Amino acid sequence: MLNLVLFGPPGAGKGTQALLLAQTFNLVHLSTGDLLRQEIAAKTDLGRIADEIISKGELVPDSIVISMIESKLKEPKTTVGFIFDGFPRTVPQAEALDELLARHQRKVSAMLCLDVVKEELIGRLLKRGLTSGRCDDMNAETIENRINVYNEKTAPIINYYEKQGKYYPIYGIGTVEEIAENLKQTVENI
Ligand code: B4P
Repeated sequence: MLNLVLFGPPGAGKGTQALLLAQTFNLVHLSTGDLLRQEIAAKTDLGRIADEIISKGELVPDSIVISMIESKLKEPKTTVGFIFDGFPRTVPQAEALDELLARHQRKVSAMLCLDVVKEELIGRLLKRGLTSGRCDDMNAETIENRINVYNEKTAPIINYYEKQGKYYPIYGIGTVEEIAENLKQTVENI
């Protein structure tokens, strides 16, 4: 079973590439960002909490995102595997994912990390903000904070997977097709 973690800073292309990887390898795509935005759109209690946190560029508490993933993994599915997009984002989330998968006799196969420089990330997110309507893409200050939060709380996960021999850095600048091909070849050689 193939279980991929697609990792990288905000704007690295996770959402874009996760969809393509899911199609290529016939995986179920699980994006915590998408799940949270669905809660916000449905105006649930959880959505109201998440909206406030996301609009500041901060991370939603671990307990919330872990239980969202837990309930998705419980749903009966016939699949060759999952692609986790935007999860884990903290070391406790990475530990929880290992535990949750172990309960289903599964494990993370690889962590694919999209490397993109800060100036490019800011440019992409500001551009997306013009059309997405996403509150967290609207201003440079929030974007800057998201990148700082990534460096402080999320980037340490690289070390977590590196120690397990599962860390695969991927150059994240180029056309969407070039990066997708690079990811595909990396996964085929795992
Ligand atoms: P996400 O939805 O995961 O937001 P993101 O990191 O901004 O998205 P992504 O990185 O997928 O964007 P993409 O590169 O595809 O999370 C939103 C928020 O939810 C988080 O900030 C956090 O508050 C909360 N959250 C989510 N998961 C959480 C968790 N596990 N724990 C706690 N909180 C959590 O797209 C960027 C843009 O670049 C797009 O416009 C795209 O078209 C463009 N692009 C993509 N590839 C390109 C390329 N090769 N060249 C040029 N542009 C490209």
